[in-house]
Amino acid sequence: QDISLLPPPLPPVSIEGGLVRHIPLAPHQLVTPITPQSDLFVLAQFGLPRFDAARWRLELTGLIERPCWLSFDDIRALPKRRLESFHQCAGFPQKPDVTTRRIGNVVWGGADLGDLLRSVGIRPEARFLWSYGLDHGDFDGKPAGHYLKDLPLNRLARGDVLLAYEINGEPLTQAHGFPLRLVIPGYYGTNSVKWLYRLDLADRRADGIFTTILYNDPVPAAEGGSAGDTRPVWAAPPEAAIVAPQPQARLARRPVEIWGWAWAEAGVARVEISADQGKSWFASALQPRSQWSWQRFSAAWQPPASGRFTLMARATDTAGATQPMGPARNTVHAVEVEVATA
Ligand SMILES: Nc1nc2c(c(=O)[nH]1)N[C@H]1C(S)=C(S)[C@@H](COP(=O)(O)O)O[C@H]1N2
Ligand SMILES: [Mo]
Repeated sequence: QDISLLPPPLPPVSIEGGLVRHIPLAPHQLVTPITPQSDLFVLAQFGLPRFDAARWRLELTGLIERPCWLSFDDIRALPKRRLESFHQCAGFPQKPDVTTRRIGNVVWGGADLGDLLRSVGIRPEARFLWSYGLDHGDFDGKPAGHYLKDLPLNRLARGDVLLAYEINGEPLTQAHGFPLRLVIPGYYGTNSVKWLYRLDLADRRADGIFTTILYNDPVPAAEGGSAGDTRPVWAAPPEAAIVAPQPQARLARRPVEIWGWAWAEAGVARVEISADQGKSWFASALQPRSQWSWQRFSAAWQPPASGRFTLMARATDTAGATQPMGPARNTVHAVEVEVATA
């Protein structure tokens, strides 16, 4: 575009319903390596925005050499990349102690955002990328403006941040952000803004409620935090979910496979299993990660007796961080099973 042209006005937006929190699959139902789009959880803080997609456009503003705007066709004309990644909701914005296990693994398709931004020139003072969604409304009874998130430019520099218009080769559905959303593999899903309409390069963190009051967790003392220290809910720490056996499964007293998925921004180095409430742990076999995918773990377990057992899986990432017993966003997953008398 001619940079002297202002972007066309945004289409009018109406918000349908209120908060959407749709979680179709429990951990024991995550049986396929790729989660179908129709089975993927949906989170929308304000509800689903309705607007005329033909009038949609993306503007690039702020600390940029050549501010501009792009149509959907402009974005689809950029080289297309496909990235497999886990996709996880962080849970409640202000409840870092609650574990929700809203997780899937999909192949995103779209344009490389780092390449696009470098082609229009990132000014040296820029430190954060602010991203705006078309949805807007009240949060906790107070006006919250548009859905606005940010990410540090050092994450963008590591690559693989997408302007995504596909999931598993299908166009995004309206619920998942049609026509375009941000995808930041390795970061919790809350940062991947749907119905994206503006990207703004800035020298400071974004000033909306979703980056200031919400989604900033206390830093645990064990990780060097002092009272009042917080950190943004960005990179996903290690986590594992047991798919099988499922909760309350009745097992025979013979070897059974314990398996599931594990993920972390840094990639998972190992997953350990416990069958005695976490007193002792043994190793599982772990598949390597493909791009930013989740990783399958599995181990054979011979029930030592009949009766009730608690199975647990605990992931450690490649940086050495291990899942806590909780309470945390990534508390170790525990599954109760019953072993039959022989
Ligand atoms: N514009 C916008 N983007 C958003 C949200 C939102 O409410 N509005 N919710 C976020 C949250 S909390 C999550 S977990 C993911 C969920 O993505 P999904 O619904 O496609 O699974 O989108 C994020 N992006
Ligand atoms: Mo979320």
